[in-house]
Amino acid sequence: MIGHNDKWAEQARSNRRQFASGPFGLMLALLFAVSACGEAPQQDRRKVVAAACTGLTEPGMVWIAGGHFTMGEDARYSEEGPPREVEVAGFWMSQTEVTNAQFSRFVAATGYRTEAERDPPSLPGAPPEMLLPGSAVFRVPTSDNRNWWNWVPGASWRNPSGPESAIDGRDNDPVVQVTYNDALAYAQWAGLSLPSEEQWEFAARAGAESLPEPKDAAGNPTANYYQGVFPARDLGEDGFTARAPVGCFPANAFGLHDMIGNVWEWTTAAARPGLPVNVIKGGSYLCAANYCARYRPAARQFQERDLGTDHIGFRLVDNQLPAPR
Ligand SMILES: [Ca+2]
Repeated sequence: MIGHNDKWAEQARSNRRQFASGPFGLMLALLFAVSACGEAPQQDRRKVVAAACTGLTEPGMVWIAGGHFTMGEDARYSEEGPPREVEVAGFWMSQTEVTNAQFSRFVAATGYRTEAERDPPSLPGAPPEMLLPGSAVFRVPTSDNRNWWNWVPGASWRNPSGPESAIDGRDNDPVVQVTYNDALAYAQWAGLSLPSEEQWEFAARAGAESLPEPKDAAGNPTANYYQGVFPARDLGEDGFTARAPVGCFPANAFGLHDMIGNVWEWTTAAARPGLPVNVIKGGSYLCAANYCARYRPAARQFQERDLGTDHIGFRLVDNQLPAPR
């Protein structure tokens, strides 16, 4: 019997093949594997942004004391369950997602080239654009292009939506278009680690009851996600219709910002042993109530390790540094 997770993992593993199988295949593959939530059209980006937040410039790490918790839940999606009891040792975690400024320093120091900047693997029957370096970019479907996700040559962490986009002035935005392997390279350079799924979920819960949607008692968004009906229009009621600078939303009880929303975050958890697919957590600015709704600590999706998008980033943990005195 093939479990739900197995099916998802297999779907994610075959992403690249399905890129080559035509627009419908591409759409289906990415709907499954890249968290099919929506956003406003590219030309509308930032125009509805109300927030003046410029983010945290030098975010640090906080000590997560560890403890016992119930991981997973019987929620909307079966891959989140069943709930089970988990013990997590104490660890340090970045207050925010890794930013463009931080990633820039890594690249400057090492000359590292991300996977999106290298020649993509050659796939039988791949369309011409997929022979060029690039990555997956979300675009609102139109009558001419019904794909939600598109392979865009030239898309990379420096140009998250493609060559016409840039990160100038976006130092405090989370870096995106980074694969698991890119995130791992950064972590190794920094002498740190990527979080396990247990660490990530424990930290995201912060001892609190999980909310069905990140809103406060007055109904105001407490994270950067998608308000409106996906994929037609993101109302941007939280102030952002794309990535927000890190730290623009209140920290949770552990001092961590943007665990929910903004960008998905890589974890070390394999979706299934033997497959090059990992678990991502937290949801993103593309998650809407009417679709995806994975802006909860227990939510998870499966992502091919060598495929980035413009709504997946990461944060780090330190498993070596002792607890503060
Ligand atoms: Ca938003």
